[in-house]
Amino acid sequence: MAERRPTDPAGRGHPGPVAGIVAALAGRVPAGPVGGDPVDLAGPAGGDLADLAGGDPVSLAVRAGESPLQPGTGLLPLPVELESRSGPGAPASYPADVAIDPALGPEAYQLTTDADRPRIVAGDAAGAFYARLTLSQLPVGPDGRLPALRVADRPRFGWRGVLLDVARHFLGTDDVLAFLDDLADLKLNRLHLHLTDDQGWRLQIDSWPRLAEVGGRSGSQGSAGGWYSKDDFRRIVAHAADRHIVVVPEVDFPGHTNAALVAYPELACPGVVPEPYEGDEVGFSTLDTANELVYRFTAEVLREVAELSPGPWLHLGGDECLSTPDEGYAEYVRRAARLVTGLGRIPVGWHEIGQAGGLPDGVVGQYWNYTIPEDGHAARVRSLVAQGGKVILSPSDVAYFDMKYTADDLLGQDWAEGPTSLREAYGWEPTTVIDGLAETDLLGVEAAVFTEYLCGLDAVRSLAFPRLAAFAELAWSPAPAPGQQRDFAGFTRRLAGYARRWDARGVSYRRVPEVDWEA
Ligand code: TNX
Repeated sequence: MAERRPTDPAGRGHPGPVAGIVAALAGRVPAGPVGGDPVDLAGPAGGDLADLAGGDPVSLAVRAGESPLQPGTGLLPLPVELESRSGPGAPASYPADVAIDPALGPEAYQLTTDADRPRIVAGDAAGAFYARLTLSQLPVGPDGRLPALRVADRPRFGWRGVLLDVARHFLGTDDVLAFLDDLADLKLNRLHLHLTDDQGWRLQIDSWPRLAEVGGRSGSQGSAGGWYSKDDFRRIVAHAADRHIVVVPEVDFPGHTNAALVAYPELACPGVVPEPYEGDEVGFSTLDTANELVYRFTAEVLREVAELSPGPWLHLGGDECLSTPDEGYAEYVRRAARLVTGLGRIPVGWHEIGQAGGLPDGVVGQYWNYTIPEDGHAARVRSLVAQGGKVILSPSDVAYFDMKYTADDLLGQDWAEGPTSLREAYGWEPTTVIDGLAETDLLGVEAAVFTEYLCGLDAVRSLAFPRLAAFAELAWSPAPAPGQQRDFAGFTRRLAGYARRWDARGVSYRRVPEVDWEA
């Protein structure tokens, strides 16, 4: 009992989620005696089960008793779309009754295990998927029984994303699929694929074939390069969709384009002779924004990327264009954003695009500067919102997991206000980053793993995990009450249990000293 986390019947201002990302993962939800009267173990403050059914963001009630659960036996005939999600990284196919009630809202679910068979009511298919994930994370006793409990859960942010940079060090299709499994298990729902940069171009484009064939040959630090065929990319999109993850493809224009310029030098400014690049500088390359051919190129690339991407968003980059003249930059961004809306998609760009006027309504800006913004950055975000835009927050000092964990790490960068510890990754509050924004201006949050120095899936994972679990919980869980902090100690306790899932799947992660890992 001493280990049990308190429950909050109102579900508001809960200091640390008990359901959600790492729900009860350490196996600390107590099971009461079988057959006892249903007693609310939370005591007087715990409320009644009925109280918890009202759609509180994240709440959980534990009651005396157990619910039988035999993984792998007595499977219900599940809807096909749930059955198809039983691969690695997908929730175990536990028997459960599933009903959909759209009134709960997107991605929300309620899970009850106080009867013979777990019951799920979900707002949509994603909510049912998350309910099963939570179910698969609950501590099953040796006799295959679950504690009797009720979870009413829904995410704080609809955009819980991760950027994976496959441009600097290419990652093969199977590695991306494995990473998608990692993300799904943390209830993350966007994979932002950074497909192009100075060091390499990673997607087949039929109308400009040399992009992949020539621009795809290079990579950071002399790495071999590589690129996705259209079929590879479709596999990634389908695997993601199966796990309720939307792929957000990024072609980074008009800067970060050296690999494209090596393939097609006619897109570069007059006199520039692009050479393959393997270093880690940014800001030196640009499309020639005064050349109409560049706009035809942009339109044709975006059209092919859109054809491959069923999701609503196309990311057109726009960051760190230090070699693009200001006027050319604004003109280019405006036109590229209009091309995206013309394809029936929502344009996303790094927050610098807010320096352009005339952006389409609904444009999305991704903020990468710090939790305390440097001069000028917040203003660009506010300009974007004033134009009818929405914001994704990726503050690089807390959400860039290509940063070192500690100063003495060999692997990782440190430009974003130094290393980023697990505690820092867990402890920031999205609504306080940019003054003047309401929570409704935020689509959500996104972490990033850039790969100038990360070669291969193991390197990516060992920088991403466990910080990405901290990030996922921050993205899903309710805001702490005013003046309160998230419960980091509670998180690390649950994380130690969650790590068993990484161990079981052979996922590399850093055993940071802030966590009391199991043996
Ligand atoms: C910044 S912040 C970048 C990337 C780098 C990364 C390395 C931003 C939009 N871009 O080009 O890969 O830093 O940490």
